[in-house]
Amino acid sequence: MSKSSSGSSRRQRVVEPDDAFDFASYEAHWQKYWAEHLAPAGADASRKKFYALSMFPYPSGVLHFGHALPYTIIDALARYKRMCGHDVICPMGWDAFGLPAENAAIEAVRAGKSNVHPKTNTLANIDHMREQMRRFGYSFDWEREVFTCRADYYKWTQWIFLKMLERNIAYRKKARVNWCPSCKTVLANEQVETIVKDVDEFQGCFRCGAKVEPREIDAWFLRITEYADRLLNGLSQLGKNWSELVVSQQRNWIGRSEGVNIDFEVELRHGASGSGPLTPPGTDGKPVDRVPLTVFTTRADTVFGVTYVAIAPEHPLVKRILELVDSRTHKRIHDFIQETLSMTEMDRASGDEKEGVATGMFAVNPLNGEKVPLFIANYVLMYGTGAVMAVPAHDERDHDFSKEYRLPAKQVIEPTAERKKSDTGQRVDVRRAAFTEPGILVNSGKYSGLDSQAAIAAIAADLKAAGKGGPVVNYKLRDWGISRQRYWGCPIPVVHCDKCGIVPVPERDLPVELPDDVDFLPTGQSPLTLHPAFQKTRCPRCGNEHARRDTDTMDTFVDSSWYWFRYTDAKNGEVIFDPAKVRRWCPVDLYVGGREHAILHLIYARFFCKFLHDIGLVDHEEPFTRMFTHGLIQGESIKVVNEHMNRYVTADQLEALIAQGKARAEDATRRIEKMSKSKLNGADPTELVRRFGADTVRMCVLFLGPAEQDSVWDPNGIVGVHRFIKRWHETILSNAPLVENLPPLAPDQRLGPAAKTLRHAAHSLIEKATQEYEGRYAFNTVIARCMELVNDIRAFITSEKLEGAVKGAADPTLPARHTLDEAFSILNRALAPIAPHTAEEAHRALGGRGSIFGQPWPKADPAALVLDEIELPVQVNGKVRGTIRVAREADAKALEAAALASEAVKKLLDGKQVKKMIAVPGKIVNVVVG
Ligand code: ANZ
Ligand code: ZN
Repeated sequence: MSKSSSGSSRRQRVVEPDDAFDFASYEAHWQKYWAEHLAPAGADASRKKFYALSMFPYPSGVLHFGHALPYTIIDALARYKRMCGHDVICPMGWDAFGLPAENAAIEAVRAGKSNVHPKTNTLANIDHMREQMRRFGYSFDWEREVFTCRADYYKWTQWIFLKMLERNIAYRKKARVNWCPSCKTVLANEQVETIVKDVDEFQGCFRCGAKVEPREIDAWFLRITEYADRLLNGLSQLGKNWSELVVSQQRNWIGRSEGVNIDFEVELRHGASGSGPLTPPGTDGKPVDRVPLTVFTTRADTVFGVTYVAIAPEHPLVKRILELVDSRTHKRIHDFIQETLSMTEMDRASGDEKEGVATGMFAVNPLNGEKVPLFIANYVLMYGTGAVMAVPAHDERDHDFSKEYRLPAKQVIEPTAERKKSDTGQRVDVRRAAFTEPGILVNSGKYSGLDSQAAIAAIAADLKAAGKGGPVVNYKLRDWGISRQRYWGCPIPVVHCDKCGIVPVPERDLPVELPDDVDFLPTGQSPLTLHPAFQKTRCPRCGNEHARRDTDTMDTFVDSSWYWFRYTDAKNGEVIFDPAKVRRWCPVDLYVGGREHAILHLIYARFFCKFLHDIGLVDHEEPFTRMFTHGLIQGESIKVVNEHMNRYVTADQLEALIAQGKARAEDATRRIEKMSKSKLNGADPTELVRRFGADTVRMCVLFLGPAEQDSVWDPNGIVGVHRFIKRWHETILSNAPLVENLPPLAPDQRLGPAAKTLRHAAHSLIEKATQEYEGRYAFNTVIARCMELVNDIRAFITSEKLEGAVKGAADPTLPARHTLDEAFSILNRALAPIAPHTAEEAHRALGGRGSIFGQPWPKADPAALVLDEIELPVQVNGKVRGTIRVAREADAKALEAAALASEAVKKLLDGKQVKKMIAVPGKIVNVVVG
């Protein structure tokens, strides 16, 4: 099965398994057996622990490839580690709160259906998915199952929140959120999309397409910024055990940047007009006040090149400005802010359209006293100080903006002497493009002549001495807004009291239970505000009968930020978990999940781990020692565009359309895309398990290609894998009698060449499989080797003419039979993690007892890894002069060395020079002597 199937040839239909290979009944048998017999995690404290974790799913109701791939990986590795003698914990649970369940319920209500409570739905989905997982033979520790939507779990989510509140890590502030006026709800940033309608392009709701508006509301935040440095430093500790991509994405997300704060001063003028001249002093309005305005810059060396200052629309100074400017400017600023705030920050930061409004006010540069115009600009975000000193000559964003508003560019950096020699160094013209490299300062007063680095240090020091700024470190990371005005989530455990303000719910009163009888149709308020019995409560502090519970629920990312700790002690009703249990199992040794969680979930989880460390609950700071991110399994879509239609079709449909003359082959465009229902390019893994068996599907997903890369589902490939499983099964079952009751080998019974070759193949498979299971995770290559070994085994049986039972201790085929027996056992064990049911079957067929997972992982015999030596001729100047003995697989280099060391060559050389050598591995070595 190849990685790509994008050829244009017409595809065959997927074939059904063709005969009575009864995988279904043995798979069911072994699943039951494991449930009853596999030792649970924690059964043997003397063994080394291994914590194998895959990201728990949102219970959508269907298990798709996005689940099947990581769960197959984690199950294979858990099974492997058990065979290696580890005490393995491999739990599973449900990330069960969240909008999809609520939205499905809302949709059903609107469609006039009943009994669709998110809870009912979610629990039914969970039952369904758990059953699907069982059919895959995943060996999860079901007695540790957690449900984030159940009070016995979210009680502890609330408990963590209270601890954060106690330590001022959780706090409440007014914040701007995305609001969909038609769904009447807050949208997460990820739920806002760019929508194109006619010629209009705007930020709209992912659900209904309505234009999103900003809204200011009171919301809860977690002060993750307090952990910015530790989150960053922790990354270097993870090193190669995390994918570089994830590490660099986290690094960018945290966005540490060293720079300088510089205090400008703004002259506030009453009646200022942004339509006035942009040259100081503003002629309009009269001065009323001077206020400091701090900018953050990473390029303090360019401060003499500042030609305007720009602030973010959210900057506190904007309010002051709006009070002072004339009415036309007021309107312009007001409209501009409305427009800007309806853009996502991402768009603002990367936007091609840099826009702004002049305020009619001016800012004074503290280093040279120059007055420059003050703008409000969309590309300035509330990051750093929310204000920038703009240097069009040396910053691209400022350069773009200055073109638009006809602001001057003033060069203050020249290329270094060395840079001047290069092409780009010669072509510096700051009117045409910004020169953004560091260099030598010019036009910069006493700093002229310094290089950028020295100038930054000098300027920062002078500013500090003058009390007008100094060096600072900034982070892009923001505090985490966790309030959601929706129903299906974890209630925030605080009470609002008119007398006492915000009062935490006492720990003994946890959990604050989410009521069931809630009208969750969206109204614009949290549905819990419409539930008087939930909301009305006594103030825990003063006893006031008219206090109100907080009606927000938490972002579901909070629920998933600590779940793996709970698995270690899932049923504890007294405390969040027993720290001793966490000490036994954590940190997680291997975490498997999708790339889409590279930033958010993994940063939040690391943050929670550090917090729990700080309150003394866990003894480590990094929760996941190794993180493996797997790729997507994509599918090939086919779209037919012609005069009759413009739609996606399946391969079968395309065939039919062509047969009916409704489409031509060239009307179809094939593309590799993420599997999706609407594109008809998906495959349902559970359905495939029913048809081909769990082992086939498991092996198939691992055989698609290296698991960390994207791969393409090939509907025909599964047939090939299925055939292999059958062939393996059949090879063992029909040949088991050959290795039954073998008497031990006597010392004089030696292995023949064919047996040695088979042993070599089997033992190098062990070596290969061990490497991959230990951390390279290219399972496809292990499977390929196993396929080869089955062929080798079959060829061996034929060539050695092995038939029937062994005939006593003197049977001359006894060495071959022993070799075969060993090869069988190695093959079964190498495949057991991937295709456990068939491996159990094969193990039993060979007379094995219990489960194959009670068997030790095989060790490669170093002696078997070296094949016999062979004799090769050595020619000197065209004549054979002798032979050398080398390992069969010796390469050209090894051959040359052996030839030079041989007596024959040494003798002939006798002071002469070797001019040339040609070694053909396995054949001959030619030496040319001059
Ligand atoms: C003047 C300057 C001159 C700048 C120059 C760059 C080059 P990082 O490294 O990403 O932190 N900046 C500062 N605050 C900003 C904000 N709130 N929104 C948008 N941009 C902001 O970037 C720091 C640089 O980004 C700062 O350095 C500032 O522009 C801009 F030749 O100041 B610089
Ligand atoms: Zn009170």
